[in-house]
Amino acid sequence: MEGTLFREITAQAGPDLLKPIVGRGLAIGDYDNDGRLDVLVVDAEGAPLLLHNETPAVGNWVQCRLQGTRSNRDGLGALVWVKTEEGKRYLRLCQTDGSYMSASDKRVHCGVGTAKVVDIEVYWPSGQIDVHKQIPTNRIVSLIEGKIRGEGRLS
Ligand SMILES: [Ca+2]
Repeated sequence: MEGTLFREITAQAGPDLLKPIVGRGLAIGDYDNDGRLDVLVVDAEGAPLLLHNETPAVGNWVQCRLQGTRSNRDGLGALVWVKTEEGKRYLRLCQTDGSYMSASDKRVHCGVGTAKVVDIEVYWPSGQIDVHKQIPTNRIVSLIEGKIRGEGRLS
């Protein structure tokens, strides 16, 4: 099935991926805010290795910067549903963990294919549910707990 298989491209990705290192931590984030996730690897014996994602853009995306008011300030633990007009639904968790002594970008990243706008539902750790309607894609949106963007609603 096309689009569901991995392909070995290490040799094409540049010499940094071919160099053996003692990797001890890995963080994922979009350090240049272009919508493509980048990777930082900590080398226990050398300088950190930034793997800047320069692949061609293959779809639209949205990143949510959460700010809790009743929940924790960073919105960690919040569940984020991103829904397209075509009926596709994506679930993401606001988290920074995942690797040894590393913290990834706390922003919630979601690829949304061809969608130009999305609805975003945030289920905050406090129990608050915020619904943000018709959010344009290919941007970073700041979502504050209890404050609605667009024509959304609180529940
Ligand atoms: Ca990037």
